[in-house]
Amino acid sequence: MTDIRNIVVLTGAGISAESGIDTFRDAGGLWEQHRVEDVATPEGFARDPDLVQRFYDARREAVQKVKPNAAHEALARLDAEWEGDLLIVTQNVDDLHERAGAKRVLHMHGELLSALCSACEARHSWSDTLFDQPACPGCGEQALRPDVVWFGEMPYEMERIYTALRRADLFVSIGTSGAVYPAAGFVRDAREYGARTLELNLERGEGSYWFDESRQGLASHLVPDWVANLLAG
Ligand code: BJW
Repeated sequence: MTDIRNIVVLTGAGISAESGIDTFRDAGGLWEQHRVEDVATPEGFARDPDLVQRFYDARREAVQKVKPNAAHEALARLDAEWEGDLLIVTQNVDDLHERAGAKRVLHMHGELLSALCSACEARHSWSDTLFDQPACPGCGEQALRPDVVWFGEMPYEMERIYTALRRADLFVSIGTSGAVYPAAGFVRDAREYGARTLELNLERGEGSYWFDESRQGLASHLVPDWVANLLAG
């Protein structure tokens, strides 16, 4: 492992599951409780903004009541101690990586604790509700929506992600089913650019075949073990 300097870590809903946040596609997950086209597309929002705002308001409230788990803490330790490049690309809209202390985090699917103004395109830190149509603190329009990336929208900071993937010696995917693109394609991109690839997940994800190595188990066990071994050299 001594030849590793630059690392990209991709995280998904599985890393926050043990903190009490529902995943999307597991049994009992969010997409069993809600139709994805109703709550996670721009068209669904245009049809019924109140339904969508209440869906995200409830999740925004819930996320403020949970805590990071051992997997988030291990990645924060990696962030603090790893001297090479590290980018934690999370698909998650919670702030558990940051609350564990990680700094080098990029939210490619946006953040629950942020609101996006459809009128002036400004993003504002937001911990309150949106269903009641508060005014944008920037332009004053009542045009705030959840600052999350829905199907058909462009994820955030793709250039920065691909730059990090090009430089990566190691790509590690944690707690994601590999069902949603472009994130699901990162393993193939990283391989093409010459990185080693490792999957840490409860079960094999859809793109498991593409990884050099796949370990199955709870993120709270797998991630601290992996980080401890990596830092031990
Ligand atoms: C544990 C565990 C434990 C449980 N320990 N593990 C056809 C082909 C290819 C692509 C497309 C296509 N048709 C349409 C597309 C594009 C589309 C897409 O991918 N669709 C698929 C359905 C095929 N993608 C998009 O539209 C994206 N935009 C886009 O492509 O723009 C164009 C573009 C082109 C080129 C370059 C760049 C861009 C946007 C996607 C937006 C996704 N948005 C959501 C909602 C965000 C807001 C919200 O939170 O509500 O993002 S959907 C949802 O899925 C959310 C997640 O981030 C994302 C991924 O889910 P994740 O994290 O993998 O969760 P799960 O539940 O699926 O998996 C959890 C895993 O954890 C499981 O495997 C468990 O086993 C495991 N687990 N407990 C360890 N304790």
